[in-house]
Amino acid sequence: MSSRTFPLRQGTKLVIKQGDITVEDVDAIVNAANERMLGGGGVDGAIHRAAGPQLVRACAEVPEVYPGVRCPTGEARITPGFHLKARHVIHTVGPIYHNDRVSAPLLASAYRSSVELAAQQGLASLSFPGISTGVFGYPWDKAAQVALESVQEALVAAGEGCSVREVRFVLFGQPLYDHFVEAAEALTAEA
Ligand code: AR6
Repeated sequence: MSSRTFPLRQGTKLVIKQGDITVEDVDAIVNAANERMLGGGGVDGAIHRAAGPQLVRACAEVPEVYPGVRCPTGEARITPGFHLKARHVIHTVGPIYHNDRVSAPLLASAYRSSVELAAQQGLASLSFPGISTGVFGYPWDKAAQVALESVQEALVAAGEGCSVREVRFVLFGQPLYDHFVEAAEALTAEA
């Protein structure tokens, strides 16, 4: 399986790899959830299957902010990881892709909120899937660029003492992996 490592600002390690996020041994894996937070298809379904039925019960306990909405698009919520190797699951909701003007700020907010929540909880390692790159239809090249830029920005905003020391992107399939590597090369070349 392919894997590449890049340095981010402030010494945080960025790992881009191909693989299955449900087997990651990190402080938290990030779930590409929906606003109801009660499971779904894609990576959401895979994470719920691997974590076991306690995960959906923990999600149901997250208070609704509107009827049927536990996590508005662009925000994040945390639960334990139950049967996963990962100690926690951070559930975030990316946008259904509409256009860059509307969708990019929401996708950036989903990544930023996840990093902020991990930092608030004092977590050191975090694995993301490609949020919105499945049924939500975000173009892969743009999704990768937004993902990496927003994570970098969130780490810089969190400052020197930020607990997050390693951020991984765990991508299904070579084409999506290639887009993330390209975006990481562009980002780290700028630094
Ligand atoms: N490990 C890593 N990546 C995965 C895995 C896995 N085990 N399984 C799928 N992917 P999607 P979205 C990739 O559709 O676009 C759900 O029903 C997949 O190939 O899961 O944000 C939710 O409940 C793709 O690249 O999430 C929401 O309703 C990426 O994960 C909706 O889908 C995300 O694809 C969210 O849509």
